[in-house]
Amino acid sequence: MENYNFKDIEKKWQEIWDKEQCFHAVTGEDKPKYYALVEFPYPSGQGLHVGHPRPYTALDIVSRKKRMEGYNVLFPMGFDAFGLPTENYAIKTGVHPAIVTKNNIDNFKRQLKSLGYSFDWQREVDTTDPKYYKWTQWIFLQLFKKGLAYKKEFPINFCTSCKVGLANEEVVNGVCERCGGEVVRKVKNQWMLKITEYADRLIDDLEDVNFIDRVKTSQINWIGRSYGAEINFDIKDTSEKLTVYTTRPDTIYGATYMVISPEHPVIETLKDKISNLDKVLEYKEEAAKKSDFERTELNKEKTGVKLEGISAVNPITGKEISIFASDYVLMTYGTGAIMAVPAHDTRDYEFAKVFDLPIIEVVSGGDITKEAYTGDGKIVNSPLIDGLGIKEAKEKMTEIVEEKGIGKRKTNFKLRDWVFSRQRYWGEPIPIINCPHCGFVPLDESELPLTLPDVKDYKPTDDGESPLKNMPEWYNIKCPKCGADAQRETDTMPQWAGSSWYYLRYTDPDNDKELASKEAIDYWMNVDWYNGGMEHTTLHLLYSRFWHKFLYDIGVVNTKEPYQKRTSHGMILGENHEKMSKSKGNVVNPDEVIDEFGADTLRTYEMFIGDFEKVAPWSENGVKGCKRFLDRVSKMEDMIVDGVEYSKELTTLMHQTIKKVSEDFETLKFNTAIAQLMKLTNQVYDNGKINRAEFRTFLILLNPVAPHLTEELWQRAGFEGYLHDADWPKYDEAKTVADEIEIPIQINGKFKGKVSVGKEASEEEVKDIVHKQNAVLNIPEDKKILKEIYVKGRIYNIVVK
Ligand code: ANZ
Ligand code: ZN
Repeated sequence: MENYNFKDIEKKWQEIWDKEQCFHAVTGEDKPKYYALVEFPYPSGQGLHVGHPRPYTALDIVSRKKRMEGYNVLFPMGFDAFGLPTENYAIKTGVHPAIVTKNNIDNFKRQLKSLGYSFDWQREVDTTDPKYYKWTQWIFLQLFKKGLAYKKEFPINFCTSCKVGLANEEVVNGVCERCGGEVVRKVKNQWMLKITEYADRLIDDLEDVNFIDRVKTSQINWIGRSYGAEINFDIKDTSEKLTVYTTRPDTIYGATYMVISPEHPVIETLKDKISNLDKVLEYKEEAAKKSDFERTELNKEKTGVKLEGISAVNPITGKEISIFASDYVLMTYGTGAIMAVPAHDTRDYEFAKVFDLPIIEVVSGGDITKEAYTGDGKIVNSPLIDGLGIKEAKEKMTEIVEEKGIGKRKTNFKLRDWVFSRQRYWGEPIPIINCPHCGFVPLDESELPLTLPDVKDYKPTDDGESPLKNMPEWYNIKCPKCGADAQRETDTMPQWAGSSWYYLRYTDPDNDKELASKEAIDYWMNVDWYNGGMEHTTLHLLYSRFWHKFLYDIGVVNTKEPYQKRTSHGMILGENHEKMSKSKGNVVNPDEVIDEFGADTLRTYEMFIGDFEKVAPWSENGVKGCKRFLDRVSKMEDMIVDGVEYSKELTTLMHQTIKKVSEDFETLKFNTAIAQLMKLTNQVYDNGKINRAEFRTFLILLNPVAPHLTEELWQRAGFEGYLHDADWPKYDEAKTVADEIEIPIQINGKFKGKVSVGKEASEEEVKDIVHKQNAVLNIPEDKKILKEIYVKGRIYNIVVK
């Protein structure tokens, strides 16, 4: 190609792919299926940023390769379009969120198409489309009918100046992200989903899937399963008792005091006995102002107040111990009360130091005069379990506690139920009717979708209720069961709802009878490879696995897990190694990069930028380097010589390259695959020629990365059909190893040149060849060869004197 005119080439091929629907996946086709999935974007007003193409290109590469390997590939794309930024924009401008969403989606689609992705656009989904959210609501109704959706008082973040409820991510350093106003917690009756009922399965079933380790670990940690016991401590001279949750029943002899959360109900129950109640309540009020995170932070100065007038009894030692209220014990975990073992728990130790409480060592091995000892050791000072290791002592003490009837074995989870209500407009309405006689009545399925009504004002009401609360004409309704005056739920669903099942909708996106047909689900599920950001590992990934398991339980899907393989990419940073942001002025716009260098260059660059799993700073020079590589590729057609087989010069390198590229595309090593293709290109330039067969293979290997240019070169070279339909090349393992190897010659430790020898050549044969070399012939007359050593396959050493 004289001039690599990427603009025309890219436009031409995008039109052909679109017109001929080259990447449309047909359900049921008689081929092995492959389902590749990337997290669908939130269509923000800013459009695509250069972070998006990194994961999309990666899975586009995988999809294109799999098609050439003979798979029926589903690689879909859609939009996760409910959510706050759009709603906030609507509040500011008065433009309906549906219109904002439509414009943003159009812009995103234009950008995605300009990158040449092989998405099946016939399967596009949009979570805000009533045809889609009908089924999101349907799933909610099934959860409700199975008792997995319930209402509970739960605090929300409420900005006192905007007078709106805020999502957690809108609260930054304790103040409203938008106005800087004070944020308080306001208790509201909210819909909750019982994800905790699935906690064990959400951990255990990770065994059966292939998630990268850091994803697996963060799921496990987020669910936070721990094994321990609940033990009752009597409160002296009352009929009350305090139940604690402990993971260390083995340390009970060291429990020298108790701590309850300031919100613990026992304070109310025993208020007449607590002589310093005022002080205790004052402390409770202070604690309410802090976040759980602040409260449980290590190294935080420990505060608390002793409950005067009451005390507890350690059920194993029989000793009387004091009870404190402190904010480091949370009401939302375990039982909201702990037995404090200062010798072996860091926070208890810090607390005991502040309040001068007894510290008794019950595990040997540390120096408790200096700090808490949390390591391994033998149990001491504990008559019933002395001498045991921690593990056996835990087991033994749990048995003792159960025998004595003072406690029981208990597994706990950090995972909380999912708060499913938002006091917002731009979300799926929750299809429930509240009847004064019948309670919560589910909307009849035939009435789905329950669409969002038009409101005038998208702003939540002054007391933080959803804008739908301003619409009595919408929420007033007769109870479908008893006919009484009733009201629709006005809360909407969180943004996480639509993304919890979208991968199922892609299998059958136009179905109006079911969320997807059984045939489509059975054929396509589960997702073979799902890539997404680490920031979605705990919420989105967990929520969608939960919904999938529920759908499995009610017979809608046929697999226990939705995703067979999950990987995650690193973020792309600004040139200055900082996160790209408008305020830092380091944002790179993909439209501009495509305009100046082309989509193929942007794709190649984003894959070549570094280890796919790690963060990588943007570099304009790097982009230019990739452009130069493609420029060189575009001129390779001038070097084609006829040859239906690989040439002698390139055979080894060709087989090595097929092998490396095939493997690297499957193992996230896109950068080294491209490096190998560059190496091959350099070799072709050195040789000044390439066989047609070799050029053909080269184009196939590069095609998933740079699909437009390679398709164009393919056509120009007169190869048959479309390149994207070609068969992926195979390599011959034996031919990946060179027959000839280069051996360096050293004379007195100095490098003097190389010889080319057969890789199985004997020492004698090598010696012969070496002695015909200039380096040896040039040894001065007055020097004599003393010794020659051939290290097979590595080096030829000569010592002269
Ligand atoms: C006695 C003890 C001795 C404890 C010891 C630890 C070490 P995980 O593993 O996270 O489940 N705990 C229980 N409920 C709590 C609450 N609501 N707020 C703050 N801390 C709480 O931790 C369980 C341990 O955390 C429990 O075991 C309890 O302290 C504390 F050497 O009991 B342990
Ligand atoms: Zn009713």
